[in-house]
Amino acid sequence: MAFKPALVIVDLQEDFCPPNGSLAVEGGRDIVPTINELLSLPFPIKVATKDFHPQDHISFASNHPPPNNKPFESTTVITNPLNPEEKEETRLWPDHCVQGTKGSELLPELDVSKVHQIVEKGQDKRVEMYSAFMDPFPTCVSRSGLSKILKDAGVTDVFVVGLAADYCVKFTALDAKKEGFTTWVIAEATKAVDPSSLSDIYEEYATKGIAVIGKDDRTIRK
Ligand code: VGL
Ligand code: ZN
Repeated sequence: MAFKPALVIVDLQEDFCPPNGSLAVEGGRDIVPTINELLSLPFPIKVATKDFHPQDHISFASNHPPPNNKPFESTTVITNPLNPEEKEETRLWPDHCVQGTKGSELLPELDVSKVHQIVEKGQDKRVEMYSAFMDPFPTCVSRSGLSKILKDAGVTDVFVVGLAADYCVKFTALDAKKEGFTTWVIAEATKAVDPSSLSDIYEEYATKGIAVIGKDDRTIRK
């Protein structure tokens, strides 16, 4: 298949950025110039995703009783509503990216005029969904439609950037690879909640055949 790359910009939203984001990733806004530079390149498909939760979402610490409801610290075990044998332990967060709030908006300095499609995810209150493709359960509960958009367009390669490097970017890259796309993460166009986790994540990418590259790498053209 002829090389057809897609740029996937993950969750570049107010709540993930200083100064006012409820789940602000340090330096989250600093990657926007790099991402705008990537948006000016002739990717045939450019998608921006939005974490887009209802107020009663299971990942919000505020929706759980004390004492295990400390944002960033507590975890909960989610049972798959479609298959109770499947369980996932997951971290609890401050309320973030609630549908219709300022915090859910894309950063205004992002050049959205160059984005072809916006894909929302995380609307199902019953499951956590870091990946922009689908929730993590083997019996899938929720799909964003991103895979179909990319496949219908004949995309071969997915370039992932955005926030956060250790959550939504990571699981989006892993799923892009699983869905059969050649997958690249542009490291300098991401920021992590916990930067010390990145070396392990990059090792996992290496074992799974996901490439970590710089924004100016031009050797990948086929
Ligand atoms: C994210 C935590 C909770 C992300 C989304 O976009 O990385 N992180 N929801
Ligand atoms: Zn979220």
